[in-house]
Amino acid sequence: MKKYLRVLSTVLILTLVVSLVAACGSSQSQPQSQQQNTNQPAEQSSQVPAEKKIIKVGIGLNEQSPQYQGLLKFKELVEGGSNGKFEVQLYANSQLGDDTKMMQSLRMGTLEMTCPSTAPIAGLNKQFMVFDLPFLFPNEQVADRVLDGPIGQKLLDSLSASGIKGLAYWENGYRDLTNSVKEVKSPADLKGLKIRTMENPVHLASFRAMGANPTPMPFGELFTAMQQKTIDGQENPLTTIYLQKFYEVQKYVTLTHHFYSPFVFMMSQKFWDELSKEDQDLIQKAALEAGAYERQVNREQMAKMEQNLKDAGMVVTELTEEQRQAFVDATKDVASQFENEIGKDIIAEVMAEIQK
Ligand code: KDG
Repeated sequence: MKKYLRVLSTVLILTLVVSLVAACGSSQSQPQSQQQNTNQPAEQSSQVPAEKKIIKVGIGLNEQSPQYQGLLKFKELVEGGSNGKFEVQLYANSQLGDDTKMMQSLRMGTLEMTCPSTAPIAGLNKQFMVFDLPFLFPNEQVADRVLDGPIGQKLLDSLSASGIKGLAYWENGYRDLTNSVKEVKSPADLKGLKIRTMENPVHLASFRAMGANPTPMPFGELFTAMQQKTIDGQENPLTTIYLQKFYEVQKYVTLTHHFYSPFVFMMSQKFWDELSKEDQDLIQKAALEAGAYERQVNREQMAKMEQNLKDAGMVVTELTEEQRQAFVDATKDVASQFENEIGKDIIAEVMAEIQK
């Protein structure tokens, strides 16, 4: 009996020592995220990521914009679809810089994502200027078809050479003209008006052709420039004019719809290349799905904007067919002026696709 008790106590002591050593060892070597989940069933805890990956996304527009709503959708899809492996952090209002600066940060790998208009992308690949030609797309459906088709994809893929992974086209939208001086109904009315444009040669040339005095400026500086009257006007989609409260500093809006402005949702190629194939697929799919959602929100909002701007005290000028044609005629040579820079082939390809 004595012998039996001695053996039993030895076994108990040994068991205690072994489990103590195991417990110490595990708490030292496990990553923090796994230590927090020791109560979970084995299956579940093996899915918990060892380390959270942060995806910072910067944009120029504010939190009310359809663009930001699209980013919230992207965040939901990526965080939900990765079981918490990714955390998507959103920065609006040019907090991380303007479109050009943020693209630079993507190239250096110091920022993961941004969503600029195509206009400033021309600094990386001039072919992108094809989408900035005046009066190009007759409606959004045609724009979707060209952008989401082979030509759009070819241009997205071209960004890899500049250290950027182009994921999807979202929508900024048709751009209209505002100013604080007078009602504009014809190119002649634009004479002498100092109009802020995006930093893009096609935009500058188009406004010069329309008779204005265009000046490029980053979006983050625009409101103050209008407030201080260092410029007379600017051009942006109605959603931006309303949601960024431009009506506080601008009186007149003319529905010129002179450019259709796409956004490109993009990621740092460096960050992309370090992802597993499975994570790349998740992000690519989420970028497209969030983009479809963003386009829908943008279009729904756009329909209400004319009335909102009138209610906010702006004079909204709708052009007759004939009046609008005068703006189209004024800019008719812009495409041929940029034929060499953009490339004759790509212009012809886009035009043919539009006509289909
Ligand atoms: O978030 C997008 C903005 O940074 C910018 O692209 C908005 O259309 C724009 C502009 O006029 O600069």
